[in-house]
Amino acid sequence: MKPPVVVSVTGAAGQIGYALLFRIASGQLLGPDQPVILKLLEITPALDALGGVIMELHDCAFDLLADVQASDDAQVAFADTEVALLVGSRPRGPGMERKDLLEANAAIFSVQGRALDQVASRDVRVLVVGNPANTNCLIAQRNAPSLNPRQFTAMTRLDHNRAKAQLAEKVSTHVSRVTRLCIWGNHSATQYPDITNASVDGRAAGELVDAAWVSDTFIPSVQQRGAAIIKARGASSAASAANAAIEHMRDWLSGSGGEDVVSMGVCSDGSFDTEPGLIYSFPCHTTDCEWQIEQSWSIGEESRKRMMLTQAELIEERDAVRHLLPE
Ligand code: NAX
Repeated sequence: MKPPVVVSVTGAAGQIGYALLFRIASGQLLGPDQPVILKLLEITPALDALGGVIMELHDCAFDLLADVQASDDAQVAFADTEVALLVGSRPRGPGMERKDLLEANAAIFSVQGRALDQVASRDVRVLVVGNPANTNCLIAQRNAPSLNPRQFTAMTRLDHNRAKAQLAEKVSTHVSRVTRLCIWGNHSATQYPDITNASVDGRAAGELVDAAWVSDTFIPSVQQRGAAIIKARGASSAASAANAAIEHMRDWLSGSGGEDVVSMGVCSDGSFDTEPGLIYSFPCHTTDCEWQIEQSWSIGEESRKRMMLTQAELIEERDAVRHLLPE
């Protein structure tokens, strides 16, 4: 048996946590021969509920689950962690302004960033799921100066998968035939789902759908898919979010392979004229715990406008919490 890998999950008693932990413990994140130790972080009032989830994890008698630990202290939950999934965050409460929400989460993610800096494995890979995911990721990353900024990413894989599914449905094909689409920018309603470089069965996607469908139906429905799920289900997406988190991390750790790209919120290096340092979603290639931004795509005028619009929102979010960002 290989030595176990430590995987930390925050917000573990929440609904995404409930859809995520069992898949990690059964080997769907790290593979069928890789034991895991789960270190779970929750706020103190949720520890009882988390205790119930842990009872269920034990009741599955997973071969690969070497240990499960729960804590309300990030220093404990991130000790020696190699894979950190930051799912928990503060939801918007009654009367809370957007700025208050950003600040409340900045406080959480600065503590968690510092803890990762101090106690995580030096090779840790971090995925931020909790919203506002890109800016929370920026805060955690900036509070972890001893780690490489490339070790921090934010999740736009759910948006990517949603876009793929919508396009496949429109052209009556299977999702596996759709490649090279991506989400640019923020995981929010300003995100830009882009099919201008996408292929379906080797044909340019733009030849198969008309421009009006892209701008009037496809882009808004991907941007608003989260709200549509809440409306239908009475609760936000959980299983599909957990699935996207598994795919994001699995592809990052083991490589997505081939010519296709995956969308990941990563620290901008200025690629495609984006603002360096922002956590911006790009089309990425992944190999063996590394990611590279796709560089060869051409960007049209309309795409450029949409990419800058979502960037403007990210700049606004960053500026709202700038006083909490260490230089
Ligand atoms: P839930 O409210 O069901 O669960 C969140 C859990 O986080 C709760 O159990 C809460 O006690 C815990 N928590 C709060 N503050 C914490 C802290 N400081 N430390 C540790 N745990 C803490 O939400 P859920 O549906 O699981 O969603 C979790 C987050 O994912 C939300 O912020 C949500 O907006 C975000 N999402 C992000 C997506 C993405 O694509 N990036 C998509 C799905 C989801 O909406």
